[in-house]
Amino acid sequence: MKIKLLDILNSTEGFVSGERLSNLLGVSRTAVWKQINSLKKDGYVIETQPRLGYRLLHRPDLLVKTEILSNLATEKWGKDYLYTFAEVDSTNELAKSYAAKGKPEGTVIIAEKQLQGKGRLGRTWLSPEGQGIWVSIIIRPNIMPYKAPQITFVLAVGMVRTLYKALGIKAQIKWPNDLLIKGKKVAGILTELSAEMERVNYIVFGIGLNVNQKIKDFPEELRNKAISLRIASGHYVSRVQVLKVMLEELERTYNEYLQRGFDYILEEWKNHCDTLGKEVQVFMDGTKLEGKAIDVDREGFLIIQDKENNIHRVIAGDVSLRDSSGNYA
Ligand code: BT5
Repeated sequence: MKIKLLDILNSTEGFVSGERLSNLLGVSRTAVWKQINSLKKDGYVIETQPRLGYRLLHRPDLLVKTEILSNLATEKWGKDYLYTFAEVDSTNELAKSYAAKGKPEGTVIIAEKQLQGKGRLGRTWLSPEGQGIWVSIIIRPNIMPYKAPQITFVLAVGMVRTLYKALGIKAQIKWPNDLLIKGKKVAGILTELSAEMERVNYIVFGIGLNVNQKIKDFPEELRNKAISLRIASGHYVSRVQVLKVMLEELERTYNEYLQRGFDYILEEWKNHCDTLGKEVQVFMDGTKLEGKAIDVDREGFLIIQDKENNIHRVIAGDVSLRDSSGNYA
């Protein structure tokens, strides 16, 4: 009812009377008044005039249910199972515990702030309050476990589509899980799998997207490497709007993958990838490999050709590209 109330206020120019609201919603005027107060507590600014009724003046850019669910155009994702928190350790950790308890595909978990945001291999993901989108989603694809790395590719394509649709920004993908704008990291993807030999129980994926940080908000060591949508676009960006497009595009891309297969996604992925065809250095398990990134195969391995023309298949690692002066950045 709160969401319906918000939708009515939002689509009305000027005031709506309490009586009209109570008719449209089928509840008493006292019930309407209570919900109005609850919206105010969430950060909405609503003007109240005794004879005229209510008028919405300002919506907060908060990742709360009322905002996310209003006009959300997904088929399933986030609609029935959406959990929003002011603060958690890690949305991925929480999502994994929800998945283990049986929460269905399309369950979405979001936090305004993470205290222990996780990257890959025990690294940290900085998740300051209110400045980004820190979200995890449960999926249960009917695929063999060895295909699970394909999901990271699907998500990267979904994120490229999101940034283009929401803001007209053309992002690049850096193998395997980074989204870049102008060579700097705007988002990272963390895909975690629970499986038996022949069957995926669930996949939890987390995406961290920097939205409204200014350069000075990043710690010194990240200033040359990280970027936010605000820095890239030159203006404040509504997280709620971007999140909605993100849920829609990620779900659409995932469904395309299930229906049309991985090759279809991989082709689009390659079109946006900034790693292929470049001289690279890859660190994996403490060893260093240098060579040319020549392809990505159907299991998501990066194929590297070294100076002796040996071919290496790399499943996980950190890639640096060689710049024009021969350094790896
Ligand atoms: C990733 O790891 O890029 C995956 C990040 C996934 C974060 C999401 S947020 C929601 C969900 N819940 C979680 O707990 N995690 C997921 P990796 O490729 O390992 O990159 C980590 C490295 O990126 C760090 O070591 C830093 O160098 C850098 N980094 C950390 N925070 C960053 C930020 N906010 N923006 C850009 N770079 C960052």
